Formats: sequence, structure tokens, C-alpha cells
Amino acid sequence: MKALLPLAVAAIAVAAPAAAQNFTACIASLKQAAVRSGVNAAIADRALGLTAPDEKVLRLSTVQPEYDIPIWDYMAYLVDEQRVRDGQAMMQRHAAVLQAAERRFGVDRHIIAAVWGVESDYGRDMGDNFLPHALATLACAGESRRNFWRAELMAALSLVQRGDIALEKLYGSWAGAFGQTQFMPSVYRRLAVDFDGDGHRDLIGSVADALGSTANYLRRAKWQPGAPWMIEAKVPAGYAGPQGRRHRIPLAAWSRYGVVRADGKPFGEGPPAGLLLPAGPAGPAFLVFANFDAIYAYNHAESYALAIAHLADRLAGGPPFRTPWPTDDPGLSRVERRQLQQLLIAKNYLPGQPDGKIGEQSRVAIRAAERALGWPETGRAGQKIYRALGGR
Ligand SMILES: [Ca+2]
Repeated sequence: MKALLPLAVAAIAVAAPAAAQNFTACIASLKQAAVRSGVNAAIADRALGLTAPDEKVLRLSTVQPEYDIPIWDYMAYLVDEQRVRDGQAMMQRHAAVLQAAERRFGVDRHIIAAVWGVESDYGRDMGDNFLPHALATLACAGESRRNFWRAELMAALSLVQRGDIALEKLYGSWAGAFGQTQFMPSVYRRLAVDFDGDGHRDLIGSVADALGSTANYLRRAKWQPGAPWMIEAKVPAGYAGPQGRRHRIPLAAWSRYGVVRADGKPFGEGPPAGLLLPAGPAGPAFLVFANFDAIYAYNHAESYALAIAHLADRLAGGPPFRTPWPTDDPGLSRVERRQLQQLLIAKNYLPGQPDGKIGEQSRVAIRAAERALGWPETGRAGQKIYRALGGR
């Protein structure tokens, strides 16, 4: 067994420079491909000056938080009172642009604003990764879909070449989405519109371009002007009838299965709807229409579409869900997350400053607090631990 050890060490020592060499060669080939596709060589050089993969991007590319967290945590974070208030203020400030986008593309202004609010907190948080480096990292050192990342990189550079976006401003999510409503570069190239008419499609610097482009995207995703997207419903206890976003039947036919509107009103007229039970029959139920699918097309997750649809309803003055999530430990808003971190810091479970983002450090601190309380360790930021530590 011992003899294997030096061999293994030698293998690692050889592998590391080989990987570095491969990476350098891959970056060089990306530059060549960009120039061949019409990107100025100086732009390609400035964009792709990286000598090693971005480790943070590689790390993030292996986790998909939307699939791991309970729906009530996801919703509590994305549709909190702060995002509703901020959204209503932003809708007032940009009323003319939203009205123009609604008129031209037929997409309800509350939906456009909700996408803006969820994607970038109304332009406050567009991501801080230099896009060419993030995409080149994924194209040259990522675990999968390297050709996809490569194509997105080429699309991003073509936008710089066209003068839509300055290279120095090309920052976004680790996964390539950028701007106020987080378009992928290829989608941007295809569907972004110059809605303020200055000759550039600038979804980072121009709210009008971002909101107009989002409306254009949803229209292309078959948004039906004037049609509803979702209504909260109630199902009988132990409901076992049809469900699913795509299993659409005439709205009024749902009463045959004992499904009613949560607000007690009659169904009335309406397009066919499918039934969503994101937390099973004991939780809130939703009748969703074809327009819900248009939102789903923006980001393929039902939880995402639910967050947009509900935030839009809240922005329009609608109430929170009438049926609570089936849990005794609901999720936390962003304000509560920050307060929880403050409480953990005050009790010496967590070092540093609160940032409102529940990362690995916060989860370790929550586990320690749970342990001290004699609770099972979950590391989850919920109402129970928040209150146990003195929250509100
Ligand atoms: Ca513009």
C-alpha cells in the first residue's frame, strides 16, 4: 500500500500543470473563436485575460439552491413585505415605462415589475461576477454543458462588439444571466429591445430597456394580454384528484372536484386552468392559467413562477396566501434573516457582520444554537430558531 502513495502524489503533481495547460489552451481557443465570429481582437483580449478558472464560479455551479430549500422558505424570502413595498414605489416611479411596455407587448405591468423585483431586487442586485470570466470558466473548466457556456460567452462578446453594453459593465450572476431582469446573453441577443430609443439595448443601465425586454420575452413566450395568471384555490381535505400545471380543464369544471376559490367568490368566466399543490393538499392550492406557463418559460421552476405570480398579485394590492404553508416552522423574510444573524452574533454563535444571506457560516451557527437548545440540528433559518433566540 505504501508504494502507492508516491505514485499518487506524482499523479497529482503532473495533473495540476496539465489542467492549467488545458485551461490556457482553452482560453486561447475561445479568443480565436470570438475573433472569427467578428469580435475585435482587443475586446477579446480584454475580456479573456484570465489565467485560471474562477473558483467561486466552479463552486457555485455545483449547487442548485432552488431545489433544496422548502417552498415556504423560498417564498418567504422572495415575496416579503419589503419587496412588495419597494415594488409598489418602483412601479410609481416608472409608471410611464411600465404603461408603455404593457401597451406595446400586452403584458401586465405587475408581472413585469415582479420579474424585475425577483431577478435583481429592482436593479439593486444584478450580480458581481465579471461575465466573460464566469462563462469562460464554465466553458473551459465546468463539469457539464461546456458548449452551452461557450455559446453564451460568444453571445456576450457579440453584445459588447455591437456596442449594446460596455465590457467594463458586463457583470452578472455566476451562471451568465445579467442586467436588471437577468437575461442570458443568447436571449439578450435575440429578444432584448431598445425601449428608451437611445440606439443601444442596455439592460444593465436602462430600466426602460430592461422592462421593455422582459415584456417582449413574456409576449414571445405566448403571454395572453388581459388574461389571468393564477388564483389561489382551496381543495377538500385529502384531495386526490387531478393536478399539474399542464393538466388544464375549464375553470368552472374544477368545482366538480370540490375545488373552490380561496376568496370564496364564484369561478365565473375564465380560461382553462391547471391545479398546483406545491406542498401537497394540506397547503395552499393554486389554479394556474396559460400565462403562468409564460412566466415558467422565464426560469424553468414552478416555485419561481409561483413567486412571480404571487408578487405581481401583492404589487396589485392583493393579500398574502389565505391558506398557510403546512409547517409549524415557516420561513423568514429578508429583514428577519438579517435579525437572526444579529441574534446569532450577539450570542457568539456567528462571527462578523449580518449580510442577510444564509450561507454555510450562518448554517453552522444555527446548528450550534439548536444544539444548545437541545433541538435536532438542521441549520435551517426558520421562525422557530428566530423566536427562540429572541426575534420579534
Ligand atoms: Ca436603450
